[in-house]
Amino acid sequence: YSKQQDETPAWKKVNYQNVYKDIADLLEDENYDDGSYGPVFVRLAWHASGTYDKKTRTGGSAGATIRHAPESEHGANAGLDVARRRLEPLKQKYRNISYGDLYTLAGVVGVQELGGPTVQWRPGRSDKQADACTPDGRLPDAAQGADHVRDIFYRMGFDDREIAALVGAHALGRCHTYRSGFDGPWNASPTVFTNFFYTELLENTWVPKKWDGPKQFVDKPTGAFMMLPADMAFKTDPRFRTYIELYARDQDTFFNDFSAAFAKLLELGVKFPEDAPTYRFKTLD
Ligand code: CCH
Repeated sequence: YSKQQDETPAWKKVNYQNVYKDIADLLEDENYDDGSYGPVFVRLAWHASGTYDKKTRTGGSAGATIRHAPESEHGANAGLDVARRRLEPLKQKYRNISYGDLYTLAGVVGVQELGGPTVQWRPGRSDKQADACTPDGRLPDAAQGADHVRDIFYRMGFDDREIAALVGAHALGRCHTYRSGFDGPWNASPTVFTNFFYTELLENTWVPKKWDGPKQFVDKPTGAFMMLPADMAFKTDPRFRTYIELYARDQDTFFNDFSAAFAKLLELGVKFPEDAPTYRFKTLD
């Protein structure tokens, strides 16, 4: 008699379409922000992934080190504990899913369920411990301009067009004074994925907000919408501006480019099992 051994790797024991559905069911909450966790899930997926450094091949979503201190306490990650706590019951329910897969899948759900493009996604990340945390400073500083934004995203392996497409995620959600210090949404429909980041950036007149907080911009007529200094760099930098104009007039091209760049972001530095399938999840409707 020999004990039967289960050789199936953990990641294969999870029904990811079911996880997708369960995450989608967690999005809505009329008492949270603008009524949806979608934007903060997208930001969690991005900050879990955007620590990648292609030279040293460290960081990225593979280890889900964003859940450990000190990375969880880096200034850029303020407020993302809210998203992680919202997702934790699903980690308990689907014991075999890794945090890296859960956080990146939540980003896909956020984009798709809020009306954005389909984003290809693969499972098979395996979690790492706190000693794999990345150093502070790998995520962009919103107070800076185009040179800084390029330094950060080139380090991950993105080009100007991909960077311009990714920042279009700022159609979603808002800034919170108690998280980043900045304040307000980028447009009037922060729970719908649109190309409004680009149209607002180009069509509005943006003036410095008069307040005690960090330097940011508000739209001149109403003051209700905002841009970060780093957002404004996409308007003033000529090479970024070409793509901003393209995405403002052509939503389909934006959706295609965003989908590809976001899928790439979520896979930076991940060594997938050879037989990991690629999913294109259906939205719930
Ligand atoms: Fe962002 N972002 N982001 N961002 N971001 C913030 C919020 C969101 C920068 C700074 C900030 C991307 C790129 C950049 C989202 C997705 C993406 C905030 C406010 C700051 C500051 C945080 C707060 O107070 O809650 C800077 C700088 C850059 C690049 O230079 C990229 C890339 C993505 C995704 C593809 C989303 C979504 C939010 C809203 C979060 C929420 O809670 O509503």
